[in-house]
Amino acid sequence: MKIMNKRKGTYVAALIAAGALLLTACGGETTATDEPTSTAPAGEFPTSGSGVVNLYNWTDYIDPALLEKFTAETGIEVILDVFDSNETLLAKLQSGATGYDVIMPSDYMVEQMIGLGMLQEVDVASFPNGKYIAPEFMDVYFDSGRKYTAPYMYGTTGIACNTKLEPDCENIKSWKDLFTGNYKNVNALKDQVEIVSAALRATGVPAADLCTTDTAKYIAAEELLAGFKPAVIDNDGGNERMITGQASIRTSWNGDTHRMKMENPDIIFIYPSEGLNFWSDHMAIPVGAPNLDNAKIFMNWMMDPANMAAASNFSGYNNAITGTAELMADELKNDPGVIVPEEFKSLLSPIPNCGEEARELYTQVFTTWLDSQ
Ligand code: SPD
Repeated sequence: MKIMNKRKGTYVAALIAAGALLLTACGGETTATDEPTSTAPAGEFPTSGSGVVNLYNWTDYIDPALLEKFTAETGIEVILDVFDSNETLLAKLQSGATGYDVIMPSDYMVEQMIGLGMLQEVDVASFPNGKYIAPEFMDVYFDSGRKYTAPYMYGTTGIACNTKLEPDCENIKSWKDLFTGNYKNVNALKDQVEIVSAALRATGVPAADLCTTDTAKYIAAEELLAGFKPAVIDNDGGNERMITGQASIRTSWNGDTHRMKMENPDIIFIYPSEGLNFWSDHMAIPVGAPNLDNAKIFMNWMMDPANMAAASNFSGYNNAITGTAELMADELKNDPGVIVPEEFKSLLSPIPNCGEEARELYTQVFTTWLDSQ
């Protein structure tokens, strides 16, 4: 039993209106420039520039061709660095990396970073393309009024299963089935929020209580996870392992599963019966960004419906920009793993930003699980 020495604390979950949201659900230092670019005069929004924008994004989450299009249209070169989890992103910035202009934290991490004073308040809603932010994504719990962030993709986290390699796919209905099924060739996300929340759900913790500080609930989750032994635990490379058949089951983000399915139609996406995390990722400018205007130009350009639709078509996820649906690929719009079917909508709930005490419990359960592999 590794959970001990808890401090008392409270957490008030500030959840976004999941119902409204679901209606739409139809490394090393960067090579940043040393000199900050000047900013545009007050009242003017910059739309073209020169130099670079240093983008720190999730792995395999934006089409290189789209970045080339951005350069052709704005004169700004994109230097891309990638991370594999919100916790990696936070640790990187906290370790002193200062070269990034645009970063891509998820919902709960946006709120943490704002609280830590790590993001610049640039009033994204007032950008020329801020008008395209879908209304239900404007007053989100982590950035009400879009002062700091521009929406990118959103999705959910469930189970990808290859029906040819794993005949039992149809019997995997829940997180508990997965964690206790002793399946072979399983991969898991290396993401403490995703894994521990799934284990809490599997042991009966309701969505509204995912930031509990009741130690007994974490002990139950830890005990459940003790029997779950994936062959690979990694956020990156999982798509390829599923596509090639090296892995037959994976805890998986739905858009990544969509991309797997495009290559291997034997793969299905399972909505676990205890519920799934509904998450969203957002563009933000860290304090100290060397190229502020270029960062704003990039975020604004990405919110153009044509560009955001292209990003969806590449990444496999839906997005929070209006006017993109008609530009999205039919196979994306018709994928029940991406456009959540009515019967599953009530299973989704936003990832809450837990307080420090609960976050520490998540870390302990996750670390204990990783150490036991
Ligand atoms: N291929 C990268 C997909 C990134 C998805 N974001 C996940 C957020 C989890 N909370």
